Amino acid sequence: MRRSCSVSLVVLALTLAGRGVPAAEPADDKTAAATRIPVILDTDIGGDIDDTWALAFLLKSPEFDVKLVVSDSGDTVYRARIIARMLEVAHRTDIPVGVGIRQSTDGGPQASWVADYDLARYPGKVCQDGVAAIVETIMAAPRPVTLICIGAMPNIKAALQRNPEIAQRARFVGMHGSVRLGYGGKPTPDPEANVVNDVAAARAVFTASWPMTITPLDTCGLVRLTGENYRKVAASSDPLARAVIENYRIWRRAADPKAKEPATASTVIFDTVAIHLARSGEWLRMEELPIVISADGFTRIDSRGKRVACAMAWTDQAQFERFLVERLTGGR
Ligand SMILES: [Ca+2]
Repeated sequence: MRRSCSVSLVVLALTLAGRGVPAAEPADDKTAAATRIPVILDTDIGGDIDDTWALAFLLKSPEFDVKLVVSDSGDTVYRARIIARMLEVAHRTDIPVGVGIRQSTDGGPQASWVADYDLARYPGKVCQDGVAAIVETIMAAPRPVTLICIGAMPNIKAALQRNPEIAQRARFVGMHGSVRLGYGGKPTPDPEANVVNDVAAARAVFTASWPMTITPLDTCGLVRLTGENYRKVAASSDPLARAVIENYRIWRRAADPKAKEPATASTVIFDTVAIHLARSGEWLRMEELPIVISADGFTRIDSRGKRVACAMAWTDQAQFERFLVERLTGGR
């Protein structure tokens, strides 16, 4: 057990009674883990709904060996409860949950989904110091960990301060920035939320020595599931797909109590593209660009900047959206 983590009392009691142990990978999965991509997800789940879609997509992608999921920004305890309940739904309580730096106690629009959920009941590890868990997981891994970040990044700034060596032992994949297109495909860039909400953190991340790959709004800002794609997910009996749709319904109602039910399309699911990029650049046109974060939160092409692999356009967005639906609705 890592220093910063704890296992719930329920699991300890079960283990001591000889009736059970925390979920462990079967032998076949352990073998397969050697070829899977070790990943940490750092997420502000519980704000915009796209993180919930992204977490489900991650858990449904057999290429990944998920080492840790950490809540970041705002009320990280509320966010960690959503992560923990999602992992329970997915029967993936072998994955530790990290609680990131808590900046508020305000909860958020998915609060009713976790109203009765106490983190102490999570059967796996809960790392109260999520930043320490990030550092320890990266430093303990025998090969480079892929750190997938899909929110503002106060945790990552703190992790880099605690141990700058993590930048030599991880690669970074993120949903960040707006290079040529802004929100909604607008032909001029915007200060993108995950950058502008913590510019200092973004600057720390975008000047660290790790290799970086991002999906800016230029690509992730265009992805929505509509029509038959959305209907397939909404009609799926898969427990994770059902949890996504249930959260989406709660989230929509929190935003607009008069929202027409049921929804017929997703909102823009930005963060799912970062999950995809952590395994493949398929269906995307990648460009290596020097990127500088401006004080007002823009990601500008500037020859002084760090060279970042940027997903700048889709070569086949429809194929990605079909793939996402297959993953979300299919078995693992
Ligand atoms: Ca997010």
